[in-house]
Amino acid sequence: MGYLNNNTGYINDLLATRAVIKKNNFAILPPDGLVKNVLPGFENCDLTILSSPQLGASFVDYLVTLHDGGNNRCGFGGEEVETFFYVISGQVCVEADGQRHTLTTGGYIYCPPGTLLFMENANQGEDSQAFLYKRKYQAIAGYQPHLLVNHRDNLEKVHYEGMEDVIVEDLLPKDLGFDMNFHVLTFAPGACHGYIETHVQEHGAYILSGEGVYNLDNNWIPVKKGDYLFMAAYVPQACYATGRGEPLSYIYSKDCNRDIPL
Ligand code: UGY
Ligand code: MN
Repeated sequence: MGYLNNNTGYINDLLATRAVIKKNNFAILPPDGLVKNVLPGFENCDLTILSSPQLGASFVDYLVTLHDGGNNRCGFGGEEVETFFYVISGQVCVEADGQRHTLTTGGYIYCPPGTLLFMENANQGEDSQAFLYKRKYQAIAGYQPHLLVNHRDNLEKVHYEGMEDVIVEDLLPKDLGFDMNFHVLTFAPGACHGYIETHVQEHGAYILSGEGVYNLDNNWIPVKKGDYLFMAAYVPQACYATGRGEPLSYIYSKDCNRDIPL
């Protein structure tokens, strides 16, 4: 159901949802309950706001469907705001600081504060889908982030914490100028985290493939491709990948490289 699969109107059943929303703690947003949000600057695009300060996040995540000619020509971002854009499917032309790039599935761009991000669908009449992020940048003396365009194909695939069947990719550099990073974690069916994490950093995560069971604040909840997860600071978190063949893979943000202000 829902706008993402053009399945709206009455259903022949009781209304039900897999969504779980615990503000300031965690949330699971499956695609079926997502609604469209109109945002100035975006033309011929469907947008859904996922995490937001209203949910308890310090950042905003969006799911963007760019239809034929879909674009943002006004520029997304602004002073003190960093942005990140990742192509889930299709092909999108992006421009920042006068540089144009065509991003295919798995391609991404990071724009530092003050650099506007322009985008236009380039998928020959077909939709493209993307994950978009913004957050107020936390500056520190002597360091700065920089514009970065890349593709996951170019990234080193590292065994996560020594586990053969779990791969981590770091999408942004390990550089103190960056106050956050994006990663992709990929678990083969049967693989899992080594322990239930309890950390100060927040995550917004979009599941790119597969299925699994996610522990969020000690609730084990089934999740699958297309679901979005929010994990607030300190929420206990870990997963087991399940399913029959497709790995459980998700892209997620994580704040880093900054002390906690008092
Ligand atoms: O990097 C992380 O904190 C990551 N392992 N968390 C997660 O997958 N929930
Ligand atoms: Mn974590």
